[in-house]
Amino acid sequence: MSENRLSMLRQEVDRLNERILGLVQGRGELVLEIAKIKQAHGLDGYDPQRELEMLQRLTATASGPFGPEEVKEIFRTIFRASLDLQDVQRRRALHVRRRDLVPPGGIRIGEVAIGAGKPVLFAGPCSVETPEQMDAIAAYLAPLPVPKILRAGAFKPRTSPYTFQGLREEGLKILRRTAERHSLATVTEVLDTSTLDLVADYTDMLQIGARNMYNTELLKAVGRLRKPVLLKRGFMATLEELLLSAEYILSQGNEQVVLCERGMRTFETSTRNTLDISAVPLLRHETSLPVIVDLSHALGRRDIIAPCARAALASGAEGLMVEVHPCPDQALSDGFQQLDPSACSALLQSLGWEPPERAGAIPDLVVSSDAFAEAQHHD
Ligand code: PRE
Ligand code: MN
Repeated sequence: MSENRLSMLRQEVDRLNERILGLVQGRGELVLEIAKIKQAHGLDGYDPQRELEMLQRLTATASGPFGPEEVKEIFRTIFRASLDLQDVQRRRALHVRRRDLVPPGGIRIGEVAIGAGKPVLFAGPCSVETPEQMDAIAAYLAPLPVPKILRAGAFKPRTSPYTFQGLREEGLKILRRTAERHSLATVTEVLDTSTLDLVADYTDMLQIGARNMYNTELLKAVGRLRKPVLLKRGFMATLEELLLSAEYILSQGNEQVVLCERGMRTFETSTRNTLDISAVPLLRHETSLPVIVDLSHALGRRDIIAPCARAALASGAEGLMVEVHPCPDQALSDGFQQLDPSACSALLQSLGWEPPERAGAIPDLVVSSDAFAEAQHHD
């Protein structure tokens, strides 16, 4: 008899469970509606005052076996779940998650298309040093049978204020003149909002460096321009943070953004940073913006660039960045990691990007871990 009663009560509990679940789901739908309105008005999802009022009302009228503390506990759980729902909705609604950000022809930098199926080579010296140095590199790059963009820094964010800081406007002029002479498109770093207009006047694409990934004013300012942006991942930034930095640019109307994985800071000392290959497929899953990999700054060494480049391409990278200098040993910055043209050709050949004749040798693997004292995180 009591077994019968037990099973009847349980059936009743099952029915109530169904009703509670239906009510909770219905509540969730309402919360999502509320979230849309709050979002449209720029309001936060979390509203402690509203939660307090609801709890006060619920505990004041609570009668039955559950006391006020238990009622609070149950509803706090519902509020937390409602906030999670709103977060998921907010994240899905981000501009950076749209699947149609890149037109079928890719992001155009002059003649070059990024994100249109053919990987792009971003190559050039760490810093603009002299017209002759830039001319030598441009003359090497121009005939390469791959889509390419000339990179070189004029404003350099160096770790030490006593190392070479870049040629500034003079560097921009050299970069521009060189690019025009060799019909190449350019990318160079912009450090702050005060020099943005100047840098934008001279280059086809603006680079936001790893250290500036969190510089929200600079992100918004490049977002107001209509010029392609290469946004590098900060050396301690999560992918979510990188995507939100891109969102800052997109939110101002500039959708021409390329993301760049450039290694992150870990305890490992045998590379300058640790190349996060998983970032490439993960970013490509989250956004339709193109993703490239900066091998030189991720690795800080030349000898393992080729296998890492293959890994980057296999993981879906739509471009590779490498520092190339006519004479790396004499470079004013990052000399230890720059390739000379023949080593660059060896790399391109190993990727099938260049016929074998021009290629030199890839440097031998050097097992040492002391080369990275200069600046773990500068690029
Ligand atoms: C809700 C969710 C989170 C807030 O902290 C407060 C209330 C809720 O679940 O009731 C809904 C909501 O976002 C709101 O009323 O503003
Ligand atoms: Mn560099």
